[in-house]
Amino acid sequence: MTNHWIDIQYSDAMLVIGGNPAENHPVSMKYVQKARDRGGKLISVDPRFTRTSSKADIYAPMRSGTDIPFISGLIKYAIDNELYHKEYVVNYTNASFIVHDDYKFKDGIFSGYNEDTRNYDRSTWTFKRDEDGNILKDETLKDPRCVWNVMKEHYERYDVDTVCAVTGTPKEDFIKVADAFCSTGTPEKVGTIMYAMGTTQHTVGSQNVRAYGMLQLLLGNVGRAGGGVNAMRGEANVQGSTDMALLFHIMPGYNPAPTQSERHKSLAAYNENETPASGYWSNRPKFMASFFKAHFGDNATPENDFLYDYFPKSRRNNSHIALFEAMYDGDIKGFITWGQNPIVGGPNVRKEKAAMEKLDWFVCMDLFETETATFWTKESGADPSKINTEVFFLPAAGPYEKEGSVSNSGRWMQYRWKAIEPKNDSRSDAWFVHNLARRLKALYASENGPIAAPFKALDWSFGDGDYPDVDLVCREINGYDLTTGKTILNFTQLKDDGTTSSGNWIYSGFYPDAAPGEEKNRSKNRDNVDTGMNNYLNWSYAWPLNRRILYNRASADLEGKPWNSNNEVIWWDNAAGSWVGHDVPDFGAATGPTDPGWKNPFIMRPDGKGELFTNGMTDGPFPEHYEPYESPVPNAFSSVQLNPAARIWTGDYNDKGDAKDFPIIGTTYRLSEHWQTGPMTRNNKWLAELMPYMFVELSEELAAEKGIKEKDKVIVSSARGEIEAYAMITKRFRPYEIQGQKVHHLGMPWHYGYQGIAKGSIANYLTPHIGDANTMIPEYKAFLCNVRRAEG
Ligand SMILES: Nc1nc2c(c(=O)[nH]1)N[C@H]1C(S)=C(S)[C@@H](COP(=O)(O)OP(=O)(O)OC[C@H]3O[C@@H](n4cnc5c(=O)[nH]c(N)nc54)[C@H](O)[C@@H]3O)O[C@H]1N2
Ligand SMILES: Nc1nc2c(c(=O)[nH]1)N[C@H]1C(S)=C(S)[C@@H](COP(=O)(O)OP(=O)(O)OC[C@H]3O[C@@H](n4cnc5c(=O)[nH]c(N)nc54)[C@H](O)[C@@H]3O)O[C@H]1N2
Ligand SMILES: [Mo]
Repeated sequence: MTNHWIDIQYSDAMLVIGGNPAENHPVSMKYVQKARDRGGKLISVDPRFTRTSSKADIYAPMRSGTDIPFISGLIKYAIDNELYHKEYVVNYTNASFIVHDDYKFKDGIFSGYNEDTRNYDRSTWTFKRDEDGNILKDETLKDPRCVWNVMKEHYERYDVDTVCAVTGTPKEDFIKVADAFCSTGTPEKVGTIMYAMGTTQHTVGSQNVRAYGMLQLLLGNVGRAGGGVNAMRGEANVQGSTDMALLFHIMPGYNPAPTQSERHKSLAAYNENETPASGYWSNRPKFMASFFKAHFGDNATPENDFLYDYFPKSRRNNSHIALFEAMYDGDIKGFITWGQNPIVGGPNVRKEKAAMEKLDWFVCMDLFETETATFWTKESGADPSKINTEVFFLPAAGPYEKEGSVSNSGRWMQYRWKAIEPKNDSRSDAWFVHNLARRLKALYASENGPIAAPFKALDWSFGDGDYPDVDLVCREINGYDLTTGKTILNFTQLKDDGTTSSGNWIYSGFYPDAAPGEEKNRSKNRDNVDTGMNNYLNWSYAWPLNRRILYNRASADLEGKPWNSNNEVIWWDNAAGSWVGHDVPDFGAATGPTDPGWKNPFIMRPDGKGELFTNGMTDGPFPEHYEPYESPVPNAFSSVQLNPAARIWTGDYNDKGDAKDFPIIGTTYRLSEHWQTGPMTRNNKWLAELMPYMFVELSEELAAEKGIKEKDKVIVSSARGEIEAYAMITKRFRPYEIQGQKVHHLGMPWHYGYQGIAKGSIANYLTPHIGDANTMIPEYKAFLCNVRRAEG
């Protein structure tokens, strides 16, 4: 989130699109309701009428996979009706930048496309520069090649009629949304966008999010209280897990993970190729050197390139689908699931199960014996006599049986204390990782060679106890000055010469050197006094630097005054010569009106401007509509059907369905009563009783066409498999009219499996192995299927 949960109350319009907070983030609804009490409007855009929709002032149905046309329609609407925040757009975004002469867009394809590799060369998605390298601009926005006009031309095709024909949204509903949300394009009003998996789980998932970002920049809604682009994160600590780099492509603190490419062949090459000349990321070499000092300790020196060579470099994309495809191909022989259950949660489960059946060894660390832990049993449909995998199960302690921090969607790092001791022989995840690391180090201590060397060099100084010393872990994450031994105040003190150490620069500052008797660990802060605009600066610690609203310079106008006196975040105090206010300023205190960066609120960008046009995506500088991998209709905006940069997986089990056999759009979603793949809720008697069976939700019209009655057993099929479920006939789904054609849409939860008390079919037998062109997140939310009554 750019903002945080409690801040939502300052919104005049809340566009909830691709998320269902009433069911999946219920506490947030308290702040949604506060905003509504102040006159704010709640807008719900969802293919299905959800409990969030039931609380909304405006509900607009939209078929799965069409967020880009919907938002592009709003972008065009705001431009055509001059509803955008002009001063903000001109000064705080790159609208005035002149685009590269060779940048082009034609019939769904941007310049630089290579059909064979399905990749773009992005060199023309850049700006024109003068001899000194300065970007050419036209702040009058008249130049036909400035971003503003190139963008306007790009979205010319997204008029309301075409948009509604594609999304299936009734025109009057679309106009209601457009009027309500675009009304926030003034200094007086602020709107927020709240999104989650309905947005991201698509072949265009990242561009969906970008479209939201562009709309918010146009309306001048980023950096302000009640504004922003707000991802409602999923698992309690999923924000923390990405911050700490549980994803393959990043290092802690969002530095790109080193790869085996030439660009990364040494730390110097990495720094040169990954470090911009300006913007906050110009500090990257300091973060990298400090990270390697944390990782390898005294063994890392400037002379040995901080042992960069010892750090693993990925040779392929290691995201979820790619891992399972590699496992199926025999390229991965061992597998550890550490708090995940892919045989229920992974896409195209038949493929993922077949992949696991080829493993030499498999380790599952979990609270429960999950479907994944038992993938080799008859119950899973496997033939155990043919599976040679050696399986280990390590019982893990649950969240309340251990201490540590969780970071919520608002980036608030909050400490949790242990409530009870772990049961029986279960151990905390920290225990597992600590002992695994120590045993591997011991195992390699007497060996030489390239595999032993990184283990020997690894610095693992978390005490001699059986359990790691949490304070030493905190110290390592925060970082310290190696010349004084003191923990550093925050990341502004990090250096690239090997004299500082920090495990994760963005968290640097949560554990500063404190005065005697003072609590160092700021994630334990629990002062619930409102420090202004409900930012609660003394409750928890928010990265970076305890800042609650990112890019908050943009909450103030060109003179440094809040755009609106009822919505103050920070402002420039001339007498004091510094920024002051209710939040930690994004700008250094001394950045005054004469500073060249005065009008550059987007401090992470080299040019300090919000990007209406970007070089940062694999699939285009502007979001463009492509149909989902499986879709019943042709793309109305170009002749390119699928995102041309999405990777396509073929081969065993990767069948693609077409509308002839599978004419219905299917989607998957969550229920309040169940959690994820279900072990934690389907093993709970009370929750199992509340939601005991797998079901599929159908419209009355589709049920009538198929002769299906309420509670009938039905078979839902896709090109990948079939599942059994009970029919639940509701008004929450309606047939869509898409490009003059009637299209049915159904949906189902994906929480069920064959272990635990409440059992049911695994929805992910239906979903395909295809993902987003940038992140590879699977397209769980839109696929083709069919439904029929089960025999007998
Ligand atoms: N009770 C409960 N709460 C949870 C979870 C849980 O399992 N149970 N899981 C947690 C986790 S890990 C996550 S990631 C979050 C997920 O939170 P959400 O994203 O809110 O969860 P979903 O129900 O998967 O999807 C949200 C909505 O997206 C809609 N949708 C489907 N396709 C599209 C589309 O193309 N566009 C748009 N705009 N909407 C679409 C669906 O109809 C659904 O109502 O929830 C978290 N909270
Ligand atoms: N069709 C479809 N599929 C989806 C989605 C969808 O919307 N539709 N959503 C996707 C999303 S957003 C997500 S996040 C994934 C989730 O996919 P997974 O992460 O695979 O699912 P979870 O059920 O959250 O798995 C968590 C496991 O960790 C165990 N566990 C809980 N606490 C601890 C602990 O402290 N330590 C250890 N070691 N284990 C613990 C639980 O018992 C459980 O088995 O599913 C994805 N799959
Ligand atoms: Mo998630």
